[in-house]
Amino acid sequence: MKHTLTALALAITFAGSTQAQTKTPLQYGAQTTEKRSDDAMQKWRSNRFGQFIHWGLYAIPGGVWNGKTYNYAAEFLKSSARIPTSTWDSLMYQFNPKEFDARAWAKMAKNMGARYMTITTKHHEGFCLWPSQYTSFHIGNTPFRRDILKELVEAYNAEGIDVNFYYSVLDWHHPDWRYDIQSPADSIAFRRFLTFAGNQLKELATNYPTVKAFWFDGTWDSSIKKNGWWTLEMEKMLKSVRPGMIVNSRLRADDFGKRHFDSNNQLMGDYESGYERRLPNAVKDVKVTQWDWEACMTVPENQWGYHRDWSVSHVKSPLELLEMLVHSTSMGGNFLLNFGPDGNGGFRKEELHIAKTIGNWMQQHGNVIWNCGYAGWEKQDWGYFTRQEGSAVVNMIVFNKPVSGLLKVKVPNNVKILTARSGNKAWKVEEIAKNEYYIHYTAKKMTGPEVIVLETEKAGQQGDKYQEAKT
Ligand code: H79
Repeated sequence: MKHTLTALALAITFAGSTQAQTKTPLQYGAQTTEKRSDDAMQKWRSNRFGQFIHWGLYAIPGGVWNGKTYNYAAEFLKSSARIPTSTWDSLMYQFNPKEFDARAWAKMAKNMGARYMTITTKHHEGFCLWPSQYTSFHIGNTPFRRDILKELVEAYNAEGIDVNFYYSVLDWHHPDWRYDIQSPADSIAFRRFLTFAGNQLKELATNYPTVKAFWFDGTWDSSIKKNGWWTLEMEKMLKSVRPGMIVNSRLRADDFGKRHFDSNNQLMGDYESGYERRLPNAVKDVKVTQWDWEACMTVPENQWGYHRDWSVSHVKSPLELLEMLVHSTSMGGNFLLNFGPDGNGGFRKEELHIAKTIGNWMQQHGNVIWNCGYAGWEKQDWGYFTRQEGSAVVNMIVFNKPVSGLLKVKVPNNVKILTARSGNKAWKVEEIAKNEYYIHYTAKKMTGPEVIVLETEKAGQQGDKYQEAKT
C-alpha cells in the first residue's frame, strides 16, 4: 500500500512539473507557503546571530573513556565507546558544575553580539537540564540540583537575549525509543514514547513561558518518518500553548516520510534547519533567500559538546566564523555558533577568544547584521552585501581587498549609487559601465572586515549611454 502511494505521489509530482497546479494531497505537509511575517518571526529573523550551547553529561568525560580518547563528537561518546546505558546514566551522580554562572554566560553572549541563545534541554543521551516530571533522569537528581534551564532563561532574558530550546527526540535513555517500527510491540512502545516526548515538550513550553522557538533534532529515523502526523501535532501544540512559537524544519515529516520540504516541495515548519556545519553557496544557492533559514556551526570540525582534545581537526578562527555570520546574513539566514561548556561550567579559552573578537567587531558594526538580510545585488569577490529590508542603504562588508583597491559593484537596473562611506571617510564612486561601479577603496591596510555604506537612489530609465555589443 505504501509503495502504491509513493508511486502515485511520484507520478503526481512528475506530472506537476508540467502542470504546476497539480499537488500531492497531504494531511501532514506544510502549513503555509510563504515566509511568516508576524512580529515573533520578524524578531527571530532580525536577531541573525545566535549562540548554540551543547551541555549535558557528555561534558564530564569530554570524549575520553577509560583513558582512551575518542575523536568522534564528544556528545556521541556513549555510542563511540559502546558504553552501556546504565553506566552512562550514572554520570549524573557526578554532574556538579561548581563554576556555572548563568549571568556570566549571558554577559559573554551579549558582548559577542548574539541576540538569541539555543540550549540543549535534552540531547540524544536523554538527560534533561530541567526537572522534568516525566523522567527521573534530570538535573534535579544530580548533586547540583539547581534548575539550570531556568537560571539560563532568566539570565539571558535579563540581557535582552531570546532563548530557544534544542530538543532531541531521539533518546538513548528511554526504553520505548525505537529506530524503526517493525512489529506491533514496537508500535505500542513507540506510541508511549511519543506521548512522553509530547508531555515533555508541553512541559517546557508551559513552564518556561518566554521560550521563543524549538530546535528539534534526532528526527531522522524511520520510526519518526512513519509518524509524520506526530510532527505536525507537535508543531500545532507548541503554537497553541505559545502563540508566535517558531519551530525548525528538522522536526517535520509529511505523510510519505519526506522531511524538511514536503512532497510538494514546500518548507515545513517555520525555517529551514538543514545547514549544519556548512553554508549555502553565496552565488549558486540564492534560492534560499526565498525562505527563512539558519545555519549551525561548530568551532572545530565536528564537536558540539565539550571535548578535551581539539588538536585533531582545524579549529576555526574568529575571522572565519565572523565571515560565516556575514555570509549567512547576506543570504537572509541566521547563524548559530556553537559553544560546549566543560563539566565545571566554564568555557575553553578558544571559545572566549572567539566571543571577544567577534564581539569587538559587532559592537562597532552590528547594525549591518541585526535587522539586515539579502540585498538582492550580485555577489562580488571582495565580500558581501547586506541591507535592511526596504532601505535605500546597502552595506558592503569587505573581507578581501583587491590589489587595485577597486571594488566592483553591480547594481540592479535603475539603481544609482550616490555615496560610499566608512564612518566619516568617503570613498570615490565611479560609474564604469551600465549598472556597474567601482568604489575606490584606497585604505592603506585593513585591520578587520571593513564596512562601506552605500547610499543609493532609484534612477529613471537610462538612455543609450551604454551600447550593447553585437556579436
Ligand atoms: O547536536 C549536534 C549533533 O550532536 C547532532 N546534531 C547537531 C546539531 C547530530 N546527531 N547526529 N548527527 C549529528 C550526525 C549523526 C551521525 C550518525 Fe552515526 C551516523 C549517527 C549514526 C550514524 C556516526 C556513525 C555516529 C554514529 C555512527
